[in-house]
Amino acid sequence: MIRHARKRVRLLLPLLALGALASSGGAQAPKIIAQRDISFAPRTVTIKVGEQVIFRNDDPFGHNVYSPAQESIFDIGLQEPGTETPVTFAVPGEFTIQCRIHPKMRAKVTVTE
Ligand SMILES: [Cu+2]
Repeated sequence: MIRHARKRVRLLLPLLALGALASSGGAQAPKIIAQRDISFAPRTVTIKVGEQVIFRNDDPFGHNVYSPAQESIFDIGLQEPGTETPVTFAVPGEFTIQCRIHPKMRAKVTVTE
């Protein structure tokens, strides 16, 4: 059984805040984007401003998650196997998600008002 440990997101810009446990009562469970077989699954996720996406590595080797968009740069560094990293999206927009280790991995997070 894989134990999913969490680590902190290293922020490069303050637009995306570390996903602490949701403080707003009644919020839906965070959306998960898994890294599995060298691809993101699912490849598209839609959330509202202030909600989290949890990136989870289901592969037996390391991945990375970052967004190259100028207005939303973040990079969680090395995502070890069996770990998950919550990222809170604090601004609306469409954000491409990529892996520096596997450039073909792509996903998109749409953040609505
Ligand atoms: Cu990867």
